[in-house]
Amino acid sequence: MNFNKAEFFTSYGRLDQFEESSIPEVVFSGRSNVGKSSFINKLVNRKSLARTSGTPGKTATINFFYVDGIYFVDLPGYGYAKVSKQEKKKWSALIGGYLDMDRDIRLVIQLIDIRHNPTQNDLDMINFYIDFEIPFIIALTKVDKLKKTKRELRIKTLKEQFVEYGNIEVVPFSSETGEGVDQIHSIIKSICLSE
Ligand SMILES: Nc1nc2c(ncn2[C@@H]2O[C@H](COP(=O)(O)OP(=O)(O)OP(=O)(O)O)[C@@H](O)[C@H]2O)c(=O)[nH]1
Ligand SMILES: [Mg+2]
Repeated sequence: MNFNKAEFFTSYGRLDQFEESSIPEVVFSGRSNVGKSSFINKLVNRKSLARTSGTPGKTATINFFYVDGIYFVDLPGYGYAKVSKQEKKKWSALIGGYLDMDRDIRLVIQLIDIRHNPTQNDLDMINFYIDFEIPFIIALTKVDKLKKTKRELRIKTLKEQFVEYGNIEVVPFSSETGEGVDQIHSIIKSICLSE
């Protein structure tokens, strides 16, 4: 699988826009500003295929990228305080509706900023994946922001917090240094190239 063969496919802002698909999908999920779009860019070795921003709430649609036979799906971030109640409802309906469609979702990569503990929203997402039996792993983003000792401590603490959800794979990641890219590539390959 060649991760450099990546192109923008489409954006969906409403459920009725979705077209049927049986192509394997890898979904990137996490709160606003956690680094989802940067993560995708790093995996496909492109500076700005997925739009990134210092302003949270940038990605408001579900964005599909076609990567050598599979889709990478960039979800809009959640948990951004300045969003209205109505927008939050719209978000839940869109994401919930998408995840509940009859599609070939192979894996969700749930992103958590290594410096922060998971929020209630993060835990809600994790519980949703468990309930819907969608395979997921956790990627700890922005690991470049911490020095080694602090970083190891945070990885240990966070892993402990996820123990109750079973044996979930936790991958430290940085879009700045490229740490974790090889590991995520092999996980995606092993999951998407089977069957
Ligand atoms: N130092 C560092 N900064 C990062 C990393 N990943 C993302 N950032 C920065 O974090 C900010 C948010 O990144 P995005 O990739 O736009 O985050 P997002 O999760 O897609 O945000 P929304 O689309 O709003 O949900 C940007 O300023 C990025 O440059 C990382 O690994 N290290
Ligand atoms: Mg984004």
